[in-house]
Amino acid sequence: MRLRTAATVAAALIALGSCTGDAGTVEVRDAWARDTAPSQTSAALYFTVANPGESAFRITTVKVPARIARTTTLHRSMQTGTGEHDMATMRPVESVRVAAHSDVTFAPGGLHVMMEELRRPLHSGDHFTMTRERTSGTPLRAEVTVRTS
Ligand SMILES: [Cu+2]
Repeated sequence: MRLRTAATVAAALIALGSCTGDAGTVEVRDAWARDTAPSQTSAALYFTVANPGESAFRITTVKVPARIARTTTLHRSMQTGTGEHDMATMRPVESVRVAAHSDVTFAPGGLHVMMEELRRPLHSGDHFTMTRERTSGTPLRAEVTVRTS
């Protein structure tokens, strides 16, 4: 019997609200998700959005294919409380603004896309394609890699 590792190929859609056409220069980089335990029902998706353009835009929605996860939400992790009662909590955010000539990084401890009701565990080495969508112009694709940290 042969053991085989199947790579997951899927598409995630990130919709960006944009005021002008120059969002065409926007780039999504270093997209990754952490691998999950079999019992885990949610996972976070991280990436960097680079906006070299002259105008700000907002990241409004993110979609992943039904075979990866059922829902996605933009989340921000934050520390609440003080000292021994420090707790990390997550709150949904409606949209994320990316200023002109700026990068916004979705990373552990901060902004992330929460993929909920996972259809199957994510394994290190899996990858899928993420597509940023905007109102006009060509969608931009970025590969999401699943890794341990
Ligand atoms: Cu979250």
